[in-house]
Amino acid sequence: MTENNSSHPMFNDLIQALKQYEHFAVISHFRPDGDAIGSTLAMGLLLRHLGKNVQMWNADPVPQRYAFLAAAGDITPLPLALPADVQVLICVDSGDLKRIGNEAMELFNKAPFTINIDHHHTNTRYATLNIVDGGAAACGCIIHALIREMGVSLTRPMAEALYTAINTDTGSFQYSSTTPAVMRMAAELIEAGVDVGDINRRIWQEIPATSFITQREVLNNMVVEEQGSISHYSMPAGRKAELGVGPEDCKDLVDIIRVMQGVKVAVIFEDLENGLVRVSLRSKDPQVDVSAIAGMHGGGGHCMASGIRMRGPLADAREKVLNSIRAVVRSLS
Ligand SMILES: [Mn+2]
Repeated sequence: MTENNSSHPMFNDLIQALKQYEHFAVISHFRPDGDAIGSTLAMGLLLRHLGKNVQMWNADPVPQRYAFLAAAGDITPLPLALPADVQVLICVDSGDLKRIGNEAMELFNKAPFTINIDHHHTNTRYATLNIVDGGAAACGCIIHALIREMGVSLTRPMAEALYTAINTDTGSFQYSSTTPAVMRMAAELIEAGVDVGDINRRIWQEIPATSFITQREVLNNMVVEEQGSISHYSMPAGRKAELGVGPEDCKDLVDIIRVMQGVKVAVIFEDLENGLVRVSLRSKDPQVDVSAIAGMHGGGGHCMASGIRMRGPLADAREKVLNSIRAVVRSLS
């Protein structure tokens, strides 16, 4: 986001649409993270505050760690068909439509008016109205700026949703995306009632016991190569069932192997049920843009965090992606 607090012309058409229509639905990407859930809720709460009718949907359930947020229980599974009264479908935190899933894509394509609010610089501008700021640390930052621009005073539930969005997408304010403007936003959210100690404990320090089974598995089986500059782990099909863990226990695994000293790129490869392989990439070196590497294989994301869904088998996908990473890592220094 820009550093100044002057008005954002990028919001004019959006504010106009929010005022003009009455019935909204808000959606985000499947396997929602803190920014997806926080942005969905902040947008939904803003619309309710404006007296609008709003539904909130996601293809996947709200992760347990975000269930404490006000109105999180109002995020429902996708309807089978677009409800007749929905005039506007707003998609938050999704760089492209594939990220919301096939069923949601069908709903999206039937909606009379669509809005895309996002911060991925690879955003494909898929909606009627596209509000994209590739420089924003989180989609929640854009929604925070919108709320500020509209002159709406932040309620505590809105502030908690936005704090969750920004906190999680900046890695607890650790990534370089944490600018002075981001810290000022966080300060405003704390002023609006966020209890920093309590919310951080809820988000980061209530990890289910089953997730430790997965963490142990990753630490036992991770591979380190290229003189310690690349770390990766592969989760083959059926392994989750053997371990007795669910999808929630397999999130953020890349963060476990990324923190090793000397690692520049960390990657998780995971066999999905549909024959596809999910690849999560993280960079710790600004010279390595993992969104470019993801782009070579049909994925996308941010410079320091990106993802791919590609054809298996897992071993082939792994070799292809690792070769791209090896080439970049070897070209350094
Ligand atoms: Mn995000």
